[in-house]
Amino acid sequence: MTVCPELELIENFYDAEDRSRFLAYFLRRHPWPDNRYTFGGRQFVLPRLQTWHADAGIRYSYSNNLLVTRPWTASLLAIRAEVESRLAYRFNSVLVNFYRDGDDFVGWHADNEPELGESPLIASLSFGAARPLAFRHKISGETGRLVLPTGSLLLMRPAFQSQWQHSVPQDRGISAARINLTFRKVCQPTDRVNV
Ligand SMILES: [Mn+2]
Repeated sequence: MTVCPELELIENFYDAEDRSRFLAYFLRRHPWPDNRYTFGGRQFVLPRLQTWHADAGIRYSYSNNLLVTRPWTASLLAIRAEVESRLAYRFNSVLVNFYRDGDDFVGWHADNEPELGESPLIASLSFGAARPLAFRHKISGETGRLVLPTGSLLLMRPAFQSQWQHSVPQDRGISAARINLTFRKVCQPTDRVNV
């Protein structure tokens, strides 16, 4: 099995009590929108539920602007503060995904939108059912999998997005839900240094 040096898994970032508290929040209280979208006059169904939250003024073209930018919820703010404190790194946005069961998935992609800058560090927090992150190298084709247990924080170092693609494959054997938060730092034009 390929080990990807750009991935670092911190298990038990949250203990059992916090895990069940946050999982209950996301399953019962988080404001999930419908997963049917219309784009270019055509309707399609996202194979999971999703919300995007960012600081005021942050714009991001993820998924062709399908996502409405929402304010931070109290739970998301509390989690962000703990992730930032542990990593000594600031994030200004989070994509929240709800994989209702093993039918829900995300296909092969890299989080390499230009707004993430040249070297995006993404921190990925999981609650609920353990699902594997599959990854494959863009040039060599090497593949690997890393199971993301509940309460774990996965660091995707910058080169992960430029050199690899990743996915969360369908697994019909899984009936439990998984929540995943990916904290990002979106760069705005004013952040760029003009020399
Ligand atoms: Mn991703």
